[in-house]
Amino acid sequence: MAITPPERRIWWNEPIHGLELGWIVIAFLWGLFMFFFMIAWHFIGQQNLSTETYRIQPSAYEAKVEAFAEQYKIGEEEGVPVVRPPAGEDAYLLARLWEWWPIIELKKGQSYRIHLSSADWQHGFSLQPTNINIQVHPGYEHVVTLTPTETGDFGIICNEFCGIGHHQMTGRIRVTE
Ligand SMILES: [Cu+2]
Repeated sequence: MAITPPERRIWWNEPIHGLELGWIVIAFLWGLFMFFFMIAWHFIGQQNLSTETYRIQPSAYEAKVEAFAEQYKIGEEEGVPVVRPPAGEDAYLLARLWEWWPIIELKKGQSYRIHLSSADWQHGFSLQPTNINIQVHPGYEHVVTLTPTETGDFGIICNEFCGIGHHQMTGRIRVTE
């Protein structure tokens, strides 16, 4: 009975039952296997995040995104610029209360360096309908290399709760032929 006091005062120094010891060894070895497999996944996994991250002032990042949008703007949708960077170039996305800005247009089969950062709070970059999720923090600029394999409109939603307008925090990446 677990709620009665142990029979002997030095209860923790009893010999361990063979079965229990067996399970402890199995759990320990499994833990070690999983630990080293984190490294293995980096080489055999298909969805590794880039480890390229820089520190940046949120206002400096905001200025970079604005300059990028200004330079490659090709149109506007509901007041949001549609920006088409040259193939193979850097593309900048800004998370802020409460939008992903601007709309980026990419070409299928070309690789781009997508920069992500926040102007204010923590946000989550979730690319729909694919399974790509990245936490986005103010002060840190992530660079992710992305090569679109399908054409169409991909939605971006914020998946870190960021206040009253969180559910409206959306954006778009468009992929053309
Ligand atoms: Cu958000």
